[in-house]
Amino acid sequence: MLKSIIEEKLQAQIKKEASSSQLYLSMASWADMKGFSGAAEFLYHHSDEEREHMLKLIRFVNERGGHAEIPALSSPQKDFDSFQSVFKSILDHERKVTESINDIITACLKENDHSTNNFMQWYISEQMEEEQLANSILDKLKMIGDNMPSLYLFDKELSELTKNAHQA
Ligand code: OFO
Repeated sequence: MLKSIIEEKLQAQIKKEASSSQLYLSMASWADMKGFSGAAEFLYHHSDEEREHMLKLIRFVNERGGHAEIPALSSPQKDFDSFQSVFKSILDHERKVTESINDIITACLKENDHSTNNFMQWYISEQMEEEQLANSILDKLKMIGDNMPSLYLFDKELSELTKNAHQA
């Protein structure tokens, strides 16, 4: 049985994962509209992954005797200054999500909730991967700057990256 303090934190995390999914969907739509089809595929896929993260939490809360609520969300940011600013926002966003996962783990340790702690370890690894990926994409984009031919090639690279992720 989940303690109410842990259930509340998991519930807040459900909302964060849902918001992440919406934010990446909005970024995907922006990239699509700008003609960055590789980035759009990458971001659509990323949005789906965030929805999976949300679903995993919903199922866990319900399996442990809680009742996961489906949160209302406000509209995500619609416009972005550049390809680079999109990935800078992703990195900043993921760093905040990591802090929030760490906060849940700290609460689990305080409350002696080993099952939730164990469950949340998957999110710790996932956050490390996500931050690393966003960081490496951002580094490349900084090197490319406004060079359109290089941006075009990088967009193709993102498309390949997404295809490989689908196959994995
Ligand atoms: Fe769910 O990992 Fe990003 O936010």
